[in-house]
Amino acid sequence: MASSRSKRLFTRARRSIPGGVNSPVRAFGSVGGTPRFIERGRGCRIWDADGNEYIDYVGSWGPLILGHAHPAVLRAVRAATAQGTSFGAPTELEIELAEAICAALPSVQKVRMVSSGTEATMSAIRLARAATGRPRVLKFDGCYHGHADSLLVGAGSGVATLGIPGSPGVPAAMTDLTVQAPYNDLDAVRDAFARWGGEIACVLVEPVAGNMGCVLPEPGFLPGLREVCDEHGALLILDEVMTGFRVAWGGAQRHYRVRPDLTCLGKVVGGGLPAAAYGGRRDLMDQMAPDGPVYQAGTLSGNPLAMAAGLATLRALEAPGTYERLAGAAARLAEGLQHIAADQGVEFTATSVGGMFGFAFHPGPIRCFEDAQKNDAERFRRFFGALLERGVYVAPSPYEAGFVSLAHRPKDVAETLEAARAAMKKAVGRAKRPRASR
Ligand code: KE4
Repeated sequence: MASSRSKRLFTRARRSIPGGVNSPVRAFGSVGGTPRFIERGRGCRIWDADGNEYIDYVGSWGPLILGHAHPAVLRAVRAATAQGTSFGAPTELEIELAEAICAALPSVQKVRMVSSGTEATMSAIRLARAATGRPRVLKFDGCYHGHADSLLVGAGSGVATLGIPGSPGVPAAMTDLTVQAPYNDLDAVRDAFARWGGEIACVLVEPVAGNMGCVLPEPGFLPGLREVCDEHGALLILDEVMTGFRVAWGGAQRHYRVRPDLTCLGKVVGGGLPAAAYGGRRDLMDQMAPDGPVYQAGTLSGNPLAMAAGLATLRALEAPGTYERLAGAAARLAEGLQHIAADQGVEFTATSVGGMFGFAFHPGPIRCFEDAQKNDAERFRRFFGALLERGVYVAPSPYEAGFVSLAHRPKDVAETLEAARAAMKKAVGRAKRPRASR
């Protein structure tokens, strides 16, 4: 598969953009080789600068749940663009998207639009700290909530620990107030509250951990977080940037029947344009400026083009049977991969929930980041490369989830599994036997 144009573009990009990319994971650092420069997408497929076609399971990391260049989204964005691109003043489109989000997520009585998931989580924890008067935030190892300083903490140690900076440039003072616990470990959470309970403003959690593969919450984990937060007067914030409108129409909170105090959204709600949001209880959200004292702002927050794309996407998702189709496609893929690995005697685990899935070269179960780190990175790297060569584009990192869209038909999944069957052989192919010495 030719990649000469991508190679040339990557060399040129590196001269003016750090790492040649505008977000690190795109650089293929975990899998090697040249990142494919994508020229266009349509439905479930994308084409790169060398004309190679791929069935796409990244979908811009989740937003493209309808598939690329969906006619309804393009029509809505064209209509909005014809009116102008941004006013820095309120527009009716923002009300319509806010009303759609509040109608879909009963726990969200008011919602503020921002431009990225990072802004959404950063603002939600500021509100939680203001509302409770407490400084600490409890998060989970392996969960990613964007790159705000206090949330960029290094991997934990398997028990409840104070955060350590996860990146140069993040002073210890910015992570000292972050408490980390292993995902799915309610005992560690209770320990943390036993030690710092009166100082913990909120628990921030991905209801499905999509940044260490696709790790599902164990039964009782999310309700247990709700219970502990209520016991200690802390707020429960669900980071649904990835799971919102991806796992179910009402998000993972509907799927797992847990009611957060605040919810962060992103990706799907922007329909592929820069939009995200945070929202929740009216008594909390009314503390945000200008009605309340808690400050947060954004030049392009609620941008009309992004609102149009998000609204068109949500309206298309309301169609009956949508989430059965998405869940069916993701499950067929995960189960198919599992069967292929079993046929070839490969240690492998795959999961799916709603329209998202994950897989790892690991016997499973994967219940936390410590487990996820045991993924065989070399096999993953070879599997990724062999899939790419066969026209299947999955996330270029073992610590990411995959996403299907309404444009992934059964025949696309079947084609993917055919490619995966051959790619799995390459991923675990025995090293060539050394030539017998004469
Ligand atoms: P953004 O600031 O990238 O819009 O959102 C941050 C964020 C917040 N919360 C969750 C659960 C997220 O998954 C993300 C961002 N997701 C990654 C992929 N796992 C975005 C891809 C990238 O970083 O390029």
